[in-house]
Amino acid sequence: MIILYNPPSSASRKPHLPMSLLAVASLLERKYEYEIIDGNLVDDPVARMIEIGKTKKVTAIGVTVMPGPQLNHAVPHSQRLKAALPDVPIVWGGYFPSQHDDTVLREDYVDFCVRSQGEQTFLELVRVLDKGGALSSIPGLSYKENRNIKKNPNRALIPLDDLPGWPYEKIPMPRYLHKQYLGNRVGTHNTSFGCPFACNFCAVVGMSNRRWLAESPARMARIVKFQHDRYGADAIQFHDMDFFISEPRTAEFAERISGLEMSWWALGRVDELMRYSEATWKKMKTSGLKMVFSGAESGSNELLKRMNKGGQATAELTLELAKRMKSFGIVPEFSFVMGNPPDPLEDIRATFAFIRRIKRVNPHTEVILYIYTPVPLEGTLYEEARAMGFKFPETLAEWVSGDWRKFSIRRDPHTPWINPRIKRAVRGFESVLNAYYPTVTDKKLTGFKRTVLRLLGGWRYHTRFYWLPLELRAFHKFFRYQRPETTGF
Ligand code: B12
Ligand code: SF4
Repeated sequence: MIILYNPPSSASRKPHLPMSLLAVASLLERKYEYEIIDGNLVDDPVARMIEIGKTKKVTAIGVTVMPGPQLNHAVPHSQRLKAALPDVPIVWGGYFPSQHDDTVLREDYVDFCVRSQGEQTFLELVRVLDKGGALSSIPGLSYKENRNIKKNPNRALIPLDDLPGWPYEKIPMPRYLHKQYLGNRVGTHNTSFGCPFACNFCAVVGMSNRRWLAESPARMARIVKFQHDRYGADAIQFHDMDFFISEPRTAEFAERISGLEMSWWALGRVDELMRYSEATWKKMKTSGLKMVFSGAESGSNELLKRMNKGGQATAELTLELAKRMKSFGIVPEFSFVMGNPPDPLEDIRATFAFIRRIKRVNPHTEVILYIYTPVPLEGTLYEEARAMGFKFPETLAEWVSGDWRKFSIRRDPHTPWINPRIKRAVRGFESVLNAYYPTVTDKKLTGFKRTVLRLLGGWRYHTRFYWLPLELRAFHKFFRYQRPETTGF
């Protein structure tokens, strides 16, 4: 028996389709008995796993871990599991252990880390645990040997069309379809792994080493149709980091799903989207594309270069895209990475000014602000931060302590050049912006509430007085309106 565990991934415990585990499970199908346990759905998932462990022989417990709330749960839950089932190997996979395998394996309650794409690595590990064999022969695996940490070479990535489909029947799928802006029963999928670019703030770079592996349009359309026909999905969110890299793929996919009348949402680069022909944009629109999330990052071309944004990315293109999307009635969501050295305060001021320009071009644009938060990548700002004293925590206990919790959700970067004044300035601007331009995705914020919020934000926005908007925070506390920066993905 194998257990695949998805620790709660947000404070609200809203169930998100556990795609990482479905992917890992796809190769276990028909070879091993396994169960997927979602901590977002079960009251005491650890007790459930211990119960299984006491009645069946469990070969391994695989835990998926991304930074943030999921890591905060994965640590105490893995500790409890190890204490109750000391002989069952605990395997962490996903974004966090792929970046911090040393720190994870220093703890005695995690036995293995699977780095990057995990389907084949996990299958091979399970075989060795089950039947014996050499751990050193499994690419992509980090493990302990006589208290030393061993890291096997990286595994070559496997094209997604060569991997089996996901075993949706193993989880209660209807619980993962939600009502939101896109539709009443919104499904989820991820059609590609990695990204060919190397922006120097991005965790995806270390995961895929500039490779982009994508499902074919036929497979994408088949999966969307399946979620539509079997579970009644009327919209779909694609969580790929870079959905739009291939224009022919997008165009063919759009044609294939046009008859389904489903809305969809995806993430992609500004320059890629600006490269697309009018014909492809029309196809995307006809097929139901409602919203696109793009990393605009900065209004300064010099900073875009320093971030190694690559491609043709410029601030002018971002403005053009906002305009283009307006003409198609598709909503842009732009995220920004601010607070860069050498003058982080000037950087955020320039970004605020740029965002105001975008709002003039297309007021419906959603804006998400991040402060640059280091990821362990050589040759990037991380090294600059390190030279000035930045250090990642050395234990998982520290990672899940108060201060670093904020780091994981990109609210407090711990970089030497960011001070409380800069953080307050960002949060202040964010509150004012989201009050004056409430998100179009918040269906509940209507009528009187929306008008009051706009008035409250309006005078501050027009006078550029973003400092300590306590009245807006009080309004939010009372009415709980939606703010793009708190939803995250
Ligand atoms: C869906 C998602 C979420 C969901 C949660 C999903 C869940 N498990 O319940 C939600 C929306 C809750 C979420 C939240 C956050 N997320 Co998130 N999320 C994603 C997203 C878009 C997709 C993950 C996914 O399912 N991919 C598809 C699967 C198939 O790929 P995969 O996860 O990489 O899995 C493969 C391997 O990693 C590995 N693997 C993964 N798990 C396991 C487990 C085992 C046992 C094994 C063997 C292998 C393995 O094998 C899999 C198959 O090859 C990723 C970006 C991306 N596209 O990957 C960001 C991403 C992981 N999130 C990220 C972040 C930072 C967050 C937040 C913490 C912060 C934020 N503000 O964005 C928030 C928390 C917000 C909050 N306040 O609660 C970052 C992580 C950055 C980093 N430094 O590592 C990412 C990379 C986005 C980004 N580019 O910045 N997220
Ligand atoms: S284009 Fe996006 S996903 Fe790719 S490296 Fe840059 S920020 Fe990361």
